[in-house]
Amino acid sequence: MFPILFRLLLVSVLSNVDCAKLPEPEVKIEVLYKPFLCHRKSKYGDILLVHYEGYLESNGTLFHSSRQHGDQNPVWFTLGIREVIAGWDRGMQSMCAGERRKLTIPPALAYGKEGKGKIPPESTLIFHMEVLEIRNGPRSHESFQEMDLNDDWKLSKQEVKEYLRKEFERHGYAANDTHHEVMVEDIFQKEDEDQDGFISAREFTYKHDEL
Ligand SMILES: [Ca+2]
Ligand SMILES: [Ca+2]
Repeated sequence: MFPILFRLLLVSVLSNVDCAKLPEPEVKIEVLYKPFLCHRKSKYGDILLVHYEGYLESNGTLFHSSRQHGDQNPVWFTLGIREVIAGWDRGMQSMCAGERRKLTIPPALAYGKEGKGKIPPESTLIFHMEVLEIRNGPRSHESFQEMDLNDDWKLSKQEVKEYLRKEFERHGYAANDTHHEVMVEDIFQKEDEDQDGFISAREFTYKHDEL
């Protein structure tokens, strides 16, 4: 209980410091169409099927359209795991299937100082998004965040071990260090796909044995 409390305090202290320094860049969200019936709304960890058009705010150039370019198919992505630009992760929460939004995304939440391909450095981007389908992600974002004690978007062996210890205690089992270390090694063998010693948000969210 204490460590969690401590972490919350720390987070609130840090975010106050941030606020004092700079205003947080924000995504401007305009809802263009919201369906009358909405059974569920998108949340972190969900998989979304979307069509989109991306424009440069500066001169209105269309730099990508999923309907016109490539294989012209809509694309799947997982919300909230930084698989896409931060502006999508932030701007596409609480959407219904069938909903359309216009997102105005500042460079800090898009391609920043470097730009990318047709997108010049420091570009504000405008996206017209349409969500066609929302599905549950194989693993929830919430449990990843709970395990990622230092919020660096990857799980260390220590963090996984700590998680196991807590889960064992929660279920009334005595913690067993040796046992947990064996489990951790086993988990990492399966999940740490690129073998860098960490389980990234992506490695966690996608279960590759289901492919
Ligand atoms: Ca971590
Ligand atoms: Ca890894």
